[in-house]
Amino acid sequence: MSNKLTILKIGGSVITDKSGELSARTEIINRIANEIKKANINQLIIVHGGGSFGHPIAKKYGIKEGLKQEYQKVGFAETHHVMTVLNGLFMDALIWHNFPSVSVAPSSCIVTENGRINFFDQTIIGSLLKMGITPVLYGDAILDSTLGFTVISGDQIVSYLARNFGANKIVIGVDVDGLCDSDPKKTKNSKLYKHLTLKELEDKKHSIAASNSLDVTGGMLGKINELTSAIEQGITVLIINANEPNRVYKALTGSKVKGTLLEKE
Ligand code: IP8
Repeated sequence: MSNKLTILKIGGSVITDKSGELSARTEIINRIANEIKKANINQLIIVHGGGSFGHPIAKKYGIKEGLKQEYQKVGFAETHHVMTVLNGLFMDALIWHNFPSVSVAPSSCIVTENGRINFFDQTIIGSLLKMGITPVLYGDAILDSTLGFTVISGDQIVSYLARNFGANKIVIGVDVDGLCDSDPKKTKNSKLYKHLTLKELEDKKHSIAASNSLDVTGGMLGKINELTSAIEQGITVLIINANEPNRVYKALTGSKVKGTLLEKE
């Protein structure tokens, strides 16, 4: 068991079916929970995305753009609520696998300013980590000091926590094998980048598709932009396909795994 902190992000496109609304992929959630338990990591923070729970409702009510009209208020409440429902399903699976983990609602400890974190009470997260209990967070609808409210991506939370707690590595589980030279969902022979430095990543940004317009927080490109500051700080980022059995387990335990490794240099 290592004392170094790992942050695991599981994308909403993995744990939900994005072609539907409020459609959870419970078998995948269970398999991932099993891999997390098996990996036996003591210092771990998990963050998951919104998928077909948070994104369609946030989009319908324009939550990311902030409070402009009265009717949005219930949409703000609903976006947060459906995220707690998805989080509940994830927590069910973790607890059922006897994995000590506790949900921490971002909307109760984070306030942003124009979409960027400017207040984050991490006391509870720190205490849980000290006890060897894994905090579980998620992308959420939260209060914003200039916009009234907005949507925060799980990726912004991942990057912030990784920098603040001095994480050793970040594992990002998505529904493709990693970063490719073209969108692997649209192009047959797209090539997987196995290793990229920050400089190489910057050069390749134009070819990284800002996937799926349903994603109010910006898809793959949004992810990369959020993670850059963590990579600059020397934290390694490993992007893997969490739809493929055992890749989350291998990534967490440091075994060789198919994916893209992003490093400072
Ligand atoms: O899927 C967004 O989180 P993400 C969460 O990590 C909501 O970008 C509420 C849409």
